Amino acid sequence: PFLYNVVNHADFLSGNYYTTFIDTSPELFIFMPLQDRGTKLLTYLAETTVNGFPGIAKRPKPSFPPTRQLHAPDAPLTNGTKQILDSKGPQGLISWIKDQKEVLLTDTTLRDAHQSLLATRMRTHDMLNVIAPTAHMQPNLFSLEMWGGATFDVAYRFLNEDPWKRLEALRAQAPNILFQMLFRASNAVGYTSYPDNVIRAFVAQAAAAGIDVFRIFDSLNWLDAMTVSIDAVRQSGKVAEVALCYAGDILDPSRSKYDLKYYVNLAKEVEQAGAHILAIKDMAGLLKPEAAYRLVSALKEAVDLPIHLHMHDTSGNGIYAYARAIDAGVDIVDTAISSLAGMSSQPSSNSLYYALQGHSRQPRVDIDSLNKLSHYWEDVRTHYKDFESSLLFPNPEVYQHEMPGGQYSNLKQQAKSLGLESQWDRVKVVYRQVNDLFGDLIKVTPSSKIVGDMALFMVENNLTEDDIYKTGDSLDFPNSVVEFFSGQIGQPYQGFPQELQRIILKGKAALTKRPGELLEDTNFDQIRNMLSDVLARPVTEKDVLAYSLYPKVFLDWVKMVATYGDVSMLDTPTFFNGLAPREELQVDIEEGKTLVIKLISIEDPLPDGTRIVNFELNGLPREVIVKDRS
Ligand code: 3PY
Ligand code: ZN
Repeated sequence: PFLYNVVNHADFLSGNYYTTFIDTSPELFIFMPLQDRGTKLLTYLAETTVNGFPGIAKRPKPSFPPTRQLHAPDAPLTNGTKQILDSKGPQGLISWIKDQKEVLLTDTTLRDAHQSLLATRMRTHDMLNVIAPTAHMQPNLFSLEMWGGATFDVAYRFLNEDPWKRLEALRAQAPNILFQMLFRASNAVGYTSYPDNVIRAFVAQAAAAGIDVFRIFDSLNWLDAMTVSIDAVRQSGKVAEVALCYAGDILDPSRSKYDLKYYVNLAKEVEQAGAHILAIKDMAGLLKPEAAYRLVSALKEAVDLPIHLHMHDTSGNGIYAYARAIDAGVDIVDTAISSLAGMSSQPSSNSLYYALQGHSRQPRVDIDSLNKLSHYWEDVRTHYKDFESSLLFPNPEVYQHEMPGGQYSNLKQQAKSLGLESQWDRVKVVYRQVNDLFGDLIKVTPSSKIVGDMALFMVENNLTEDDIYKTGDSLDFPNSVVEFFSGQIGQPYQGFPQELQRIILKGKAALTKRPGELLEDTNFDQIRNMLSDVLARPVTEKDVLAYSLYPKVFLDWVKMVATYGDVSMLDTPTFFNGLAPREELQVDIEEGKTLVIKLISIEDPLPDGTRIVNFELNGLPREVIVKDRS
């Protein structure tokens, strides 16, 4: 049974416990009675109806038109890239890629598109409704990028979901297309360095659960930080796609730090380190069309690896840049279904198809299928309108501020919460100044956050670059900035600006080694034992890894599941908004078991601030008491 008090314990939540904790805390053994699933679901509905969903302003439930659903045909799936990898291994897959005349596509709809447009909030429910049709309609895809990046922690943190279940459930219904994830090398799917044994175990689990292609990147393009991940992926028999993150501007002779030579040299090192595929990861969308042509041409000359280009369409020039990269021989490009493409997301698959009409390398896609998929996502997107990023039009200003697609709306939100919304234009300018002050950085999770934190710090405190040098000794710099300058994120290309490092570290020494070399291995047995006291089910290796990366987030999720049960079967408008008065809902909680739930009334608050919410559950009256937090 679930030990409710363990996860509520302050020491436990703060990580301040030890092996004797269980023995010395008898209060842990007061058991909560097990609630049935119906009651838990009603509790979730009552809570969400009365208090709204975190991040959504409270308001009456909006009504949404029905979603245009797709149905998979009752026919066998066409074999795809997954069968090539499974039968021929990574090398066989690489030869196959090189033999293709047409450009190949990776569809990012299930990962980067919603991470960049909808604050990563896409629920598994909406993916599962379309995954089988997708597998039938897009059998020629190179891969589906559907995991990793921010999706892992957001699933636990905000969606009440287990990201591993998402992976396995999607895998079961799309057995013909390679699954791809974004992996932040020594930061895995987190924001800090983890011990090497965590990185290795995570890759092995993800591979076993269904990931085929790991796009590995380091936020400073530091190869040392990627080798453990590359080796782990190779050992698992999967595809190591290693990314060069694109920064600067190879067309601008005054930006000489990241010139063509820099990328060519790095690409050669990446090839040496065992990459199967070379990715160009343009996380902000800075690669101008002519630069795309020159970069891809130079890399094709320099290495013998297939090249996979990833861009964000923030500037509005994405399709043109792809077309030039395709002319230069790029093998694979990342696109998203049209209704979740463009702006800070990837360029549209549907648009690229038409842009290359008459071109010998036009991708092999069925445009009618892409349009149907776009209708589905167009309808689903309306359910997430509370999470829409504020970027409504092409924004070529990105070439100046250089903010990654996934950071733009986040940082704007952060600025707003600090009362700096009216100074947003200034934040963008200072963001770029900080980049230059810090020695011109590669900016991608987590290095982009450091630049963003510093920009907010400077705008909030009205500091200039000069002030940093003159009064820096007395300034209390943001934590992330101090960590960065102490080498915890790794070593930037050409090192740290030394004078600034001295000021920020206030004389403390910095790491010069890879942080993972110094971190002690995580003790998985200890975590497993501890979790077996917390979970009301057998502990899996996946739980152990999730806890290793995100102890508090994982335990909060455990608590949420204990309170609300599995809410993944709820439709998205209900998940985010609860029920409207008199609304009736049918929920299939398992094969053959349907609950019919009707919201009857919400009573006025009682003196203690609670409200009674009256439901009918399968025709019988049920009440749930919730605290009104308004
Ligand atoms: C991530 O790390 O989540 C990214 O998408 C970086 O571009
Ligand atoms: Zn991206």
